[in-house]
Amino acid sequence: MTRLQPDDICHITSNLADYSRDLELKTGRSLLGIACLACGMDEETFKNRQLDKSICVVPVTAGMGIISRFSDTVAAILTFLGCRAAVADQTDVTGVAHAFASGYDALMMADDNRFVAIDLHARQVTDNADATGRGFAAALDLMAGGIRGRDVLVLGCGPVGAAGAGLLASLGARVALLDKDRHAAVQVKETVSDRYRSADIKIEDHLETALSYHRFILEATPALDTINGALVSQDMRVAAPGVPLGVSSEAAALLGPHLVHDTLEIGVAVMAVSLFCESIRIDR
Ligand code: 2YH
Repeated sequence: MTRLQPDDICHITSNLADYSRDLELKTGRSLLGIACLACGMDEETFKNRQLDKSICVVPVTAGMGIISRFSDTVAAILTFLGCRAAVADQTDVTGVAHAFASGYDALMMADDNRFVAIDLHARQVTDNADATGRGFAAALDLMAGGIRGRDVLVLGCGPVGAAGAGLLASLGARVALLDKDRHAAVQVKETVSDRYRSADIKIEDHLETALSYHRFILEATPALDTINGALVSQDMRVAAPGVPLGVSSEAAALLGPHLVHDTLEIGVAVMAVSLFCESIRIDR
């Protein structure tokens, strides 16, 4: 699993309004709009509900420790969405205890393995990997003008790709999975097929071949430059949650507005909206 570096996130806070406008140009929806779509919630409902809840981001020193500006950036994204959010004054157990005793409704915190939002009332946990997969799948649905009935290639079958594949299947896409570990792709196929009985899921074995006949790509690998310039076609749409970006700089330039990528924003936005859902339900 990739550990975020300060350089991956240092630009985010001062750039949120521009980033959200950029997403609107690329997908027709703002950062909040994409997160709401990923959770099956309309924006008005989110805006009404969020007035009731406060979120505390607790820095965690365990493992490799604090990432400079990580907690501040998460809180800035939450505040940008209109949530009441703050960073705990203290870290770890003391921070959690203080947030709980101070009456916060939810926590967000990350160690080296997991980044979670915990709803302290509903006892519901949302994982960043799951939220990120769903958020980028929603962005791809929007870039495609509706993914129902379309062929989509999911590259990378870790937790992010698996969650993205699940949402794409629930939206009626014909999903193809590719992972360098074929067994991981088979497992995701089984899980998603079990969940969405009507899902039409294939396994692909060869990257270049699969990219040659897919227009809609969810690039969820943790590898650099999986998609290079030679593999980009004119009408391709790519949602790329992977860190580092799995699209080469040449490919990114060719894709231009047809590429959505970020390191934290969409995942955190989906985690935030998930805190205000009774349960995640997507029907379109
Ligand atoms: O970057 C990470 C992990 N790779 C998990 C990401 C899940 N997609 N964790 C962030 C660690 C933050 C640190 N403990 C802090 O500053 O609180």
